[in-house]
Amino acid sequence: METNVSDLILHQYAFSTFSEKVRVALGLKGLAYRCVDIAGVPPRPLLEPLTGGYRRAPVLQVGADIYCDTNIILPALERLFPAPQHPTFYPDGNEGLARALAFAWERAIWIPTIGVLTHFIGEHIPPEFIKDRKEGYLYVDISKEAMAPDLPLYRQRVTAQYAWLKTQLADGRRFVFGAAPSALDLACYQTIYLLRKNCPADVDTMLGIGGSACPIPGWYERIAALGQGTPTPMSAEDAFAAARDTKPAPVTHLLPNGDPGGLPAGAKVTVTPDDNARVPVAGTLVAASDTEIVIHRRDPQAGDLHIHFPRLGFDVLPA
Ligand SMILES: N[C@@H](CCC(=O)N[C@@H](CS)C(=O)NCC(=O)O)C(=O)O
Repeated sequence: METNVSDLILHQYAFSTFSEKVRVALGLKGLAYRCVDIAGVPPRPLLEPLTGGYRRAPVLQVGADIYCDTNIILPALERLFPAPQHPTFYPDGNEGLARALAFAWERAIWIPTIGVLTHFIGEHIPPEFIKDRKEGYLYVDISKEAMAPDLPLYRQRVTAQYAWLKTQLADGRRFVFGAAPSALDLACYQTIYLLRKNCPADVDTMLGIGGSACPIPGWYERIAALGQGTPTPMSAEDAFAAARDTKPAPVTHLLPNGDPGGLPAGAKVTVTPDDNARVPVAGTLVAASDTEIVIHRRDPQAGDLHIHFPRLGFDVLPA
């Protein structure tokens, strides 16, 4: 069954940078979508039943199919809206590299980036936000006072990551792999966006990306210019009803017994992020591969759901 763009529902909040990655991905593909503004701090009572407890943002919903984590959202958009009709996230045969390096970049740079952010604007972060991120998300105290002693380390780690990006872009290419943007560009962009969007311009100087000789600002502008697609606001209630009033799509792109660990279709499993917000989502295995997994969950109000996760970054265990 063909996916209609009006079926795409992005649950996100404005200052979520991983959401920004998906907004720009939708811009790159030139897609229209519904956009649900979720709270920056849980509870998110109409989203949690759809995700089975997965708590991070963003989440992509297509009817009763729920995609948790940008590393499954982008491959799903690529499958549902493929090249050549839509620009690809994986140009020039670079899918493996784009996926691997995007994952590595986001993992390595996330806490150091937050360390730099708090140096500039930490005093404006509300205490309830800091408490939530410590207890339910990062398990790290991101208050300005707690992060400040390690600022020199955070700065080193961020600049060391930016260094390879500068090297790659130094020959004047438009994007990391050449003429076309990729999922890797979007991953790098979103973490830099967190800083450039929220900090004074000195942040560029601190991280060595100021000045006309540096290729990063020009590259950054080219990615921002991809836009955010065409969002139409949607209420959480309407998104919930869209899941409740439909059935999950049959899974045809994965094998029922494709789990590399040998778990069969129908097995009770939990799927849990292996880094932060480690809430296990329980369900029945529908289909899997070494890159993705789909579980079925029946919610008392929302009904039958398929929840999709990437394998990299998630632990799948028999329940
Ligand atoms: N690996 C995840 C990371 C997502 C993530 O950490 N998102 C942040 C927002 S930018 C988050 O969920 N923060 C806690 C929250 O909003 O509950 C992905 O690629 O989607």
